[in-house]
Amino acid sequence: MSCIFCKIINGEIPSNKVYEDDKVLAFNDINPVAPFHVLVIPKKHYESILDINDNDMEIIAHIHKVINKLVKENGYDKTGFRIINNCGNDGCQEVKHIHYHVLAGKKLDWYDA
Ligand code: D5M
Repeated sequence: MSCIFCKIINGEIPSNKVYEDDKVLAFNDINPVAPFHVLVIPKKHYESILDINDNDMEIIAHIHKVINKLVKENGYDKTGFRIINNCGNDGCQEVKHIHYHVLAGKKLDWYDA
């Protein structure tokens, strides 16, 4: 298994975890572009949203629920934040395991993403 995020999930590669449950892991991005830059990923491997069928779609709602909790815990519900999901080559998706970037802690410009 060569997926770097699957290796983070199974503990082969270390990460700074900020949230974990049976379905989802959230950890600090290794190259942060904002004071708060967390990646939220499903534990099940999907390359992108294109791999998620109707039966699996609830994982996306769950990820949004986790993001809601994380931003509130850190006070960014008051200041604002950004959620990014890059898909495919033109979307500049480097890691082919679906992930949601959550950026906060400064006024974000488009080039921050
Ligand atoms: O973003 C992929 C993101 O994954 C990018 O912001 C760096 C981050 N990354 C890569 N490896 C690691 C490890 N080991 N820990 C934490 N963060 C990592 P993309 O949307 O695919 O361009």
